[in-house]
Amino acid sequence: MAANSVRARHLSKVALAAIAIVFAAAWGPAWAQAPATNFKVTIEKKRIDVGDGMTYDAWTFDGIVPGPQLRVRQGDEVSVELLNTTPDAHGLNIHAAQISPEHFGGATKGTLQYKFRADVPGVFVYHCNGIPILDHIGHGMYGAVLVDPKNGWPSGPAQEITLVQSELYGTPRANGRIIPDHTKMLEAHPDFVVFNGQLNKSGAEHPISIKVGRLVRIFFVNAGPNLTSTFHVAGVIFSTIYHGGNPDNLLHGTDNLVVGPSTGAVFEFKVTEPGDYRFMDLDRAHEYNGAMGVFRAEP
Ligand SMILES: [Cu+2]
Repeated sequence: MAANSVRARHLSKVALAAIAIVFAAAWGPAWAQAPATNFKVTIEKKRIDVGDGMTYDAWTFDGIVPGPQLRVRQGDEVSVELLNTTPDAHGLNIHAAQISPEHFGGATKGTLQYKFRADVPGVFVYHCNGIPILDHIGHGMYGAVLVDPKNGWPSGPAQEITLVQSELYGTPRANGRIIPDHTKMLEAHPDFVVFNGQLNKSGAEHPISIKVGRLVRIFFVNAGPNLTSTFHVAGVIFSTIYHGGNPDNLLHGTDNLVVGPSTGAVFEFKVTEPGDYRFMDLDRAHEYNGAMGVFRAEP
């Protein structure tokens, strides 16, 4: 797909219309055997690059969309600190946490802190808990949480790749600036669907390199906020899929999985010959609007 093509298609539609710091610190004797992780993020409003010459007036964790990836091991104690220096209320809901949702805030100004133990392995989303959550995710406040199984992934070592799918809502201005559009969010009518926050980030001009015969493990999160994704890699039947990223939720020999919004999965595969293997959301409108990329397999 040529650069700017998604935007070009979009702009032509407009014209036709009338123009997501780790340190060791045990805090409790009961959990003393487990490593401790501190997940500290700062809320920042920032105009970010979303590819194809466009920007998005985002609300972010640490100035990036998706926010920083949180990766821990099953059984780890996780300390969460959210620093909010904006005048607006935000929060932080981590789907790997089994605690009262009251901890997640949402009407929070200033600093929010809580702890949880990552008991269940998997791939989860985290997102801002500000109201309406729709708008906070729609503005860019989400990221991926990986909880590695206590004894490692059953298939062993692999090339690991995180893909976070999400939606951008708003008509780009002539200068490429997108101001997020609440009405379009409410109608679940995105202008673009992206992987890892940008159009064409991993397109044919910047493919993700993989190796023939080497296991690839994709940590997939559909951050939404609205669309369901049917994830697929052309020319591939996944050897293993874990729904939710939990090895207990096992599928073999399947070529796609439907992943709802705010949901994760693990996909594993190998390729047997070199080539460009396109990955996509099989909802073709989502693909057309940007939900695609390329794995380039080399010998
Ligand atoms: Cu927020």
